Amino acid sequence: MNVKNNIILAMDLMDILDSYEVVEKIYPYIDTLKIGYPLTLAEGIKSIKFFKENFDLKIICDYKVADIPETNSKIADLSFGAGADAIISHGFIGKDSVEACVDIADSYGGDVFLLTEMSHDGAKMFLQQVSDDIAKMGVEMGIKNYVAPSNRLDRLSEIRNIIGKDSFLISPGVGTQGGNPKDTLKYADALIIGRYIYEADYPEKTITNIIDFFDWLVFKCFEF
Ligand code: 2OM
Repeated sequence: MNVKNNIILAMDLMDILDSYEVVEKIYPYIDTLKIGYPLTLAEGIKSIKFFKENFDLKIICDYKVADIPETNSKIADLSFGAGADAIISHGFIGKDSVEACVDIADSYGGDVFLLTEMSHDGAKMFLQQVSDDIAKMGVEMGIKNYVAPSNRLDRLSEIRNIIGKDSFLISPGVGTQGGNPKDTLKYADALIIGRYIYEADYPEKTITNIIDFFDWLVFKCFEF
């Protein structure tokens, strides 16, 4: 998946019109939107179609699918059937359950992102101990897309090592959760940013500031 300006907007506002207003403001700078349970449960799965019809955007459904294979197939089928381009599946559920998502994704020509480790503190209790194994399972399964946290760079870097340079890695936790865009992009292909942009007084200014900073970095790399 290509992501314009390496930024995925995590749209977790719970009102479709408020969401629309933010997306409209920053639409020139993004082509990929992540929606999850907050918006879907508030406004329905039709939220996917709403954004697809109003904007030319790729939609990643962050439903963190984590059930038995048969149920995962239904969740994936509903998501892709509603217009999703990709879904996020938990990895800890194991191969058969992840495979169910992959099979449905393949039938629609869509993608599955495998969630390896999470960005919140509680992830250290259980998930962190198995996240390397989850990434290894993804590699064995031939999965190309992964999610890992931006606010734990040592973990992000280790997961990049496991999945290899040709896999596509997206990273949440930038901004409000403490992750830094510049450091994150040393290991990740795209940043997932939510509140830092959609709660900003001027979302357009906020996103252009982030992008200008990337340009400045590229310029500096060529300069020295
Ligand atoms: O938002 C960050 C976004 O990424 C939210 O939609 C979270 O649900 C999601 N997210 C994480 N950490 C994870 C996995 C998960 P904000 O924050 O480990 O920028 O407002 O903090 C994900 O992307 O799968």
